[in-house]
Amino acid sequence: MRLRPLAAGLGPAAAFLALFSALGSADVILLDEYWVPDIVVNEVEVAEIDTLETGEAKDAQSGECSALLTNETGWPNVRFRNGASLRLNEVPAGESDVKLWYRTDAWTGKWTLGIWAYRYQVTERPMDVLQAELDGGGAGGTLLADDEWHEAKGILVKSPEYDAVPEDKPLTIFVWLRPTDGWGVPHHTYVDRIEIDVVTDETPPLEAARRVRPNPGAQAAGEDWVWWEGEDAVEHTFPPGGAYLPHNVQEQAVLSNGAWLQFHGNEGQGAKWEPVIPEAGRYTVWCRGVVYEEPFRWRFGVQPWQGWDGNQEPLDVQLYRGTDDEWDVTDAWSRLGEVDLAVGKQTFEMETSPGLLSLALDCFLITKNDFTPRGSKKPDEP
Ligand SMILES: [Ca+2]
Ligand SMILES: [Ca+2]
Repeated sequence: MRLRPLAAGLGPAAAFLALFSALGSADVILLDEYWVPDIVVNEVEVAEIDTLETGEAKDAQSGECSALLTNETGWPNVRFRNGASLRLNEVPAGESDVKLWYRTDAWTGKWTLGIWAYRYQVTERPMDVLQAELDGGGAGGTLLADDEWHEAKGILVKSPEYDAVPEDKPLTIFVWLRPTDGWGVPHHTYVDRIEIDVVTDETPPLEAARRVRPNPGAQAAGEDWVWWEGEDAVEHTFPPGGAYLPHNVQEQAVLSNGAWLQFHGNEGQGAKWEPVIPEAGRYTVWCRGVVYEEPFRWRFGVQPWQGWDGNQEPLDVQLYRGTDDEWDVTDAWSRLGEVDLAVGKQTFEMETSPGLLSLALDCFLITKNDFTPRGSKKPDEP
């Protein structure tokens, strides 16, 4: 993963910090609407449950989505990725609570919740830094198997690799649910909204990101322009998860439509969209996202591929994930090139260049007019 240093002028958060000098306590949500299983043990099946698809609001405790863990042997053992970013000095060992919502029809085991932490260019893998024995509310801390939502809680203590990561730097968090009891019990167990109590001198806690569902083929258009979202691709090979997934509503507010098509750590990704062109002619192609120094190629229909080498300075750079850190993430506009288009539906494709490991595509605009980027505002928005 390559994350771009924040452009000069947007500034680090030092001034911001000064406004919030009093230490406070807040619950930070590690997983709620966006997550992905990262390591799965004991043949556990992990399904994303979307209450809009099941029609049962009860299938999630928070928001609209939950995780459903099933296996025949019991012992559901899963590490999830895409928690929020945390610093270890915000979660003092021996004092900080962690809690999650669960609902199970049969599993009366016990879980230990592990916090694993990764930092780009510091650790080679996520490190085992904190853990908590969860009390599920049943005898001896077991889960309650009445198929109702319950909260399980525990206090975090240090794990063996605590000293392998810096305490004062933002870390990418993974959450590992490891059973310590409950073998041999087939079950359906839902998990939702994992929260951690942090000591913070910064902003108040932020609302968890809301799920944005792709709407393949959607677009907005005016007489001389068409705008479509990266996440509304009709086909793509981007894996789920990814470092750029929004952690909270503040990050989502930066993005067009609150989402983008993104990944890191994989090669050979591609995507296809089908914009409808209102009028034939020559258009300029614009892209918003994390594409600076991220080479790929693109084309409309069967026209020759055009290369994007990412050497242009990005325009209208906006902070997406700021942590007063050197690895802040920004969303910015780039002018990809020009193209002649016929009227009607066209395929628009992109493929990443060999070796490219990181890309985030927020939205695209084609226009016959001059365009001055203004974040997520479309050309006809005031
Ligand atoms: Ca949820
Ligand atoms: Ca978008």
